[in-house]
Amino acid sequence: MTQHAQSLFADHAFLPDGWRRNVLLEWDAAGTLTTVKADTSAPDGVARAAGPVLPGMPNLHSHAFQRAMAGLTEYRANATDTFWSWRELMYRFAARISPEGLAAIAQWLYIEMLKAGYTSVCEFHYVHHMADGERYANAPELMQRVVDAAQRSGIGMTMLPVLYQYSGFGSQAPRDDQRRFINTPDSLLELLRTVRDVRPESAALRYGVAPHSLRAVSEASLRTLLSGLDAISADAPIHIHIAEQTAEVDACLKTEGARPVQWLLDRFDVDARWCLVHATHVDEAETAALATSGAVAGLCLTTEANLGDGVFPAQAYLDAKGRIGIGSDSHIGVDWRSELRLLEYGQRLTRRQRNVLASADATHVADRLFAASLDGGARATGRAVGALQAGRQADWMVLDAAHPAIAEHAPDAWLSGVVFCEHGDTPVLDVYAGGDKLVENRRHRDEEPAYARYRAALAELLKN
Ligand code: NGQ
Ligand code: ZN
Repeated sequence: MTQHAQSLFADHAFLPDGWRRNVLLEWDAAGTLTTVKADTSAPDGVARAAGPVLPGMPNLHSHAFQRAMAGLTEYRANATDTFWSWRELMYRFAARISPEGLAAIAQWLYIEMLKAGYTSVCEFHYVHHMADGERYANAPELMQRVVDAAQRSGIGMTMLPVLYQYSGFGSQAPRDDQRRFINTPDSLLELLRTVRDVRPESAALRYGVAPHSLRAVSEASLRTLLSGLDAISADAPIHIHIAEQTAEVDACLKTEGARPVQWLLDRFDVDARWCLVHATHVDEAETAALATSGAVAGLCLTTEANLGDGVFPAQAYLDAKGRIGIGSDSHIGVDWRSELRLLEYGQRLTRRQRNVLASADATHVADRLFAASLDGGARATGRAVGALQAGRQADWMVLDAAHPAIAEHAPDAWLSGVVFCEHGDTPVLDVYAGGDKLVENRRHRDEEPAYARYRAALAELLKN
């Protein structure tokens, strides 16, 4: 029997209209799906998926270096530990990252993402310079290392170089421990142009920008950045941290006279190009306006829980047809299943109800949240991903049909089992990105050497 490398037949696959039977997937050499056909018969010799096929999930928010500090800040260092005291520890960590260390950490992280079924990542990259704040001889050195790590792992990437200019509202001068992050709009755009020349865009790689937060840019610098970006690529994605902490909302109200989301919506043409990460603290009017804007709310539930951020009003926002996507952010968890579960559980715990994020026409919470995060996550990447559909990237995960979370269940309960049940090994068996089978039987093709390099980098970082 001949095995066609460019096609796969699945007994069950999750298409834009839900679970379908007998699906043929075909893709081209660029890793783009050319055929997605349900209710068909298997061509002779076609490779068969080992189980049900789900589209790969985009991870819309990552700070790769923070993977190496996961689990190392879970002790009390102050009478009251908060996001802000965590940030001090994070800055100390960021000060120690070397180009080689970052390369090893990012590659291992992206392998972990792939194993979980994340097939795209948006990297919100802000450690740009040497420890003393000087430019590297090759200015985009660190960005390039991260792009290379993505390419080596096989994950699709949206690289978002971050503009970090100020330390707080009102254009406050940067702090000393932020010096590795600092740029002007022009120097950031220059970094972007340079890295784009040496690592050009492709189906698997896209560039955008990320103003870090309203704390870190001014209205004027944000305008300069965005018009510079338009000159490079008029539809490139724009991501920003927006309203994660109540202290940031209060400071914005005080200096700017408006809450952060409202301030941004009032002054900028916020549309589907935008991803507002941690739109956690929004009032009713902001929730409705954000939903109408078409922007994606970037939700990073495990990190937001870990940092004590607060709970996003997901029910009102989804009912207003707001777009969402999920991100693993600080990488305290690298599994889309935990993000979706926690999105619902935050609502259950605060409202003392069940199945809060279901709707009349989408009664299964997991199915609704999965489909919404695929759609919003794909938009946030600015790439053609997020669906088993001709023209999109050939990105998917194959589930283990014998896994205790789904075995003997009917297809309409599979996503519920995958998202809400935890029983040992992940149910994700094989993962493809851009048509390449990168994970087979729960193992990534490079995981042993990549993990060894990650451990060496971690040992180096943790050495006194
Ligand atoms: C970051 N992380 O840039 O890594 C931020 C913390 C800040 C999260 N917001 C720093 N989760 O917002 O100032
Ligand atoms: Zn972030």
